[in-house]
Amino acid sequence: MADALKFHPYNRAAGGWGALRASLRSMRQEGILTEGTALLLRSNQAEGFDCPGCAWPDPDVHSTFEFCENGVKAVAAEATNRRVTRDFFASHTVSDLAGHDDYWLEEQGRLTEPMAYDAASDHYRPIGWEEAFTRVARHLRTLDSPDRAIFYTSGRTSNEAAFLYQLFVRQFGTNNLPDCSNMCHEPTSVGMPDSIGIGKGTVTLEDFDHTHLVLMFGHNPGTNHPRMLGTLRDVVKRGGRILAFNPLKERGLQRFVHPQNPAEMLSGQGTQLASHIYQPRLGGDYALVLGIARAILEQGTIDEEFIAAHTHGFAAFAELARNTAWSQLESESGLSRTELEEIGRIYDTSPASIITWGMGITQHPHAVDTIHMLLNLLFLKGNMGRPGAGAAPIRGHSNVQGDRTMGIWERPPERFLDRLEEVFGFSPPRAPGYDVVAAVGALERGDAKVFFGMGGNFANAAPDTARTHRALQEAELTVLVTTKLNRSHVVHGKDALILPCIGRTEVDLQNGHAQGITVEDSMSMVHISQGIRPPASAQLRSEVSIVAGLAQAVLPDSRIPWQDLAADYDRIRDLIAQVVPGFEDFNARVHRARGFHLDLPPRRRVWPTANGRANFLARPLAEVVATQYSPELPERSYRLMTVRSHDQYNTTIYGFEDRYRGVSGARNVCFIHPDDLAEAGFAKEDQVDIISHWHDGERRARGFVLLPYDIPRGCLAGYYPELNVLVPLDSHAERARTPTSKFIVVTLRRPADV
Ligand SMILES: Nc1nc2c(c(=O)[nH]1)N[C@H]1C(S)=C(S)[C@@H](COP(=O)(O)OP(=O)(O)OC[C@H]3O[C@@H](n4cnc5c(=O)[nH]c(N)nc54)[C@H](O)[C@@H]3O)O[C@H]1N2
Ligand SMILES: Nc1nc2c(c(=O)[nH]1)N[C@H]1C(S)=C(S)[C@@H](COP(=O)(O)OP(=O)(O)OC[C@H]3O[C@@H](n4cnc5c(=O)[nH]c(N)nc54)[C@H](O)[C@@H]3O)O[C@H]1N2
Ligand SMILES: [Mo]
Repeated sequence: MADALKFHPYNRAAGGWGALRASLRSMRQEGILTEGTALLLRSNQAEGFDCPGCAWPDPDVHSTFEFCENGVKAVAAEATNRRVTRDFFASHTVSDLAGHDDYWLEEQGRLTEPMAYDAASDHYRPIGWEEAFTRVARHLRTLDSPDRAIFYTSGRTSNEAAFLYQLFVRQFGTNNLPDCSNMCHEPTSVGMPDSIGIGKGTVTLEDFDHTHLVLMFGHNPGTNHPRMLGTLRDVVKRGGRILAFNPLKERGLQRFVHPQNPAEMLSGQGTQLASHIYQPRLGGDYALVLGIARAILEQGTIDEEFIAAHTHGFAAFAELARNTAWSQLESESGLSRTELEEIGRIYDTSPASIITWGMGITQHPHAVDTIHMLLNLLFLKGNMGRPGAGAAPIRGHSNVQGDRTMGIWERPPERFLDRLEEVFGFSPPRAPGYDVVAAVGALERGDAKVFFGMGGNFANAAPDTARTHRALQEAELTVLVTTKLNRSHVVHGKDALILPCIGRTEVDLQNGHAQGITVEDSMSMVHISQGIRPPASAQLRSEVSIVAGLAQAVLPDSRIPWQDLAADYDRIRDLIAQVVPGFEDFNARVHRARGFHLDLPPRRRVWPTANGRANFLARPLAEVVATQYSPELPERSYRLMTVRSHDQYNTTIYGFEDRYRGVSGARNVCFIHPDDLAEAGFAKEDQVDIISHWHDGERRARGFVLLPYDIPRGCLAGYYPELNVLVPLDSHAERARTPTSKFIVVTLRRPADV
């Protein structure tokens, strides 16, 4: 439970004893303190399981184990000794469960057996697996079109489960395969192909050993990919430089004490990471990067050889950059011309640079344009296709990139569908399916009747909470394949099923043989992951086995041998090898110690774009800015971002300690610049309602405590998912349709002024 809110600035380094203490605490809370250590020794090792935390790659050499506080929390959450049993469901109605907060739901522990909703008593009741599959099949068969069903995926699902799942969904007849990517790095997947022909990052972990400069845009490594801090520390120790761009001076960008380095732990000094943190205003990065480009064009030296040999569109880009007024670049970015020129000089003199980015770039209306601009900046200095240089989008879920590669995509490429047709002999649907935003709309209108979630927590991850909840409640059937109880089980359709599965850390026994699954990290390394703990309950099934059971029940005439495939995952990998380019000889290659790296043509300076070149792409700044919603508001308005605290995994709330930001005890907070606070006539820790404004009206989040914070004027920050209620469903990134979770136009009101 939340205690009273405490707010004390945190001035120490990231990592260190605080990280160690928090790790031990989380293992103790889950009742696995002794077992936990053994578990951690096997995480992210060649012969262990892939950490279910983030998608940061594993280094090739390990001393002992890759320690990471938030990885520990992710593992401990899955390995907990608490259980949600049939007795638990018998003693709580679903309405009663819905009255509890997300932290409480999570705290109840691991789901243990399939459950089905009984509307008469408002309870979940036990159901056998076969009966559960039959029940889903019955619903799916009554639909007048396969497009009335939606099959969502979160990003922990393995390659094998994802491949089988999309195969089942497409044979069933729809491309309605929205995924968490739609809310996450979709602008990366949409924008990068225009520029370089592929939608993935171009660097490997080794490139960080050769780079001279890392420019980090809009992500928070200390919290969301803490293992990256070790890599950044090595960059600095080698003499490399790091610049960070973030409206918040996140602790993890500043100083890091490696918990596995005794000397650093004793001295507490650690390593200074970013030499400077520039604080753009929310959504200011397009202008910021355009400004750096202008500075280089005017005062630096560009890589003329690379530009001539490999790119297209340079002249138009250079003209656009030179013609954008400094005053406009300054006011839109929130940085001064002097700062932009200073960054320009640092970048200009770096022999090899990497640009990284996260949700601070993607969850904005003009995210795709900003990603084009980041790549333009790399092209100017030929920073692609050579050691120590390139683009590094930092993915979220541990296999979100792999799921896409396996065909979890509402807009699959034609050639992927062609291959499915050739290999499996059925005609896959060709019309694009619903993404996350469209899925909510379809459920709302009644165009979709069945919602199936392979992992995740759609109810709380999707934008516009009130609309999303109503949409799910309109469904005839909601089904969740999950490990733990969450909001999506209690905000359910008229009929509802919970299909509990084993997690990454657990032994996946099929036919008496332990199976390995595979994942692809943020840097396109594909490797095997093997669970080591006994499953949380004997009734749990693997995601693969659930898909197979379901497919057999729904498609009795299918010629795909679902059960044989589920009996030996090597057989699934043999099929993947036939369908997915780059996975030839999959089994042989993935069973090697560290797996293999997927070929990324831009690393060889080969550009699979329409014109065969790397493309400079840019639109006038004014046009890009116009994508941001800017209504005439009666009173002061702000731009609000929703971010993760240090004590959560997406919608899973581990606790109430956002240590690095100095907040503990509660999550209903809103960071605001001290001058904005004063100007609006509020005092520190005043309670306000936050109102968001959109074409269709207002949305309100009640009872948030204002905390003065080092954040640019006119910008606010608070936590996801509590503030999702404010994100309008129709406010999403151009082309990519990613909800604008980091750009919400809001005003603040005292609770009394209704
Ligand atoms: N422990 C833990 N690990 C996680 C997750 C988790 O919840 N917990 N989630 C996983 C997932 S799915 C993902 S996608 C990643 C997310 O990892 P991040 O991308 O780090 O996600 P956020 O916490 O949303 O933080 C985004 C950062 O962007 C900054 N920002 C916001 N707006 C702007 C802007 O306009 N410009 C710039 N330059 N910066 C901006 C914010 O201040 C914040 O520091 O982490 C993954 N790993
Ligand atoms: N306002 C706002 N909204 C956001 C964001 C934001 O920054 N701000 N971020 C967006 C982003 S980047 C993302 S990725 C999405 C995340 O959206 P989701 O991926 O849908 O959400 P999660 O919270 O990661 O899902 C957690 C649930 O997954 C289940 N689970 C855990 N492990 C496993 C497993 O191994 N298998 C299965 N089958 N289930 C498992 C558990 O039951 C757990 O409750 O949210 C998005 N929404
Ligand atoms: Mo994500």
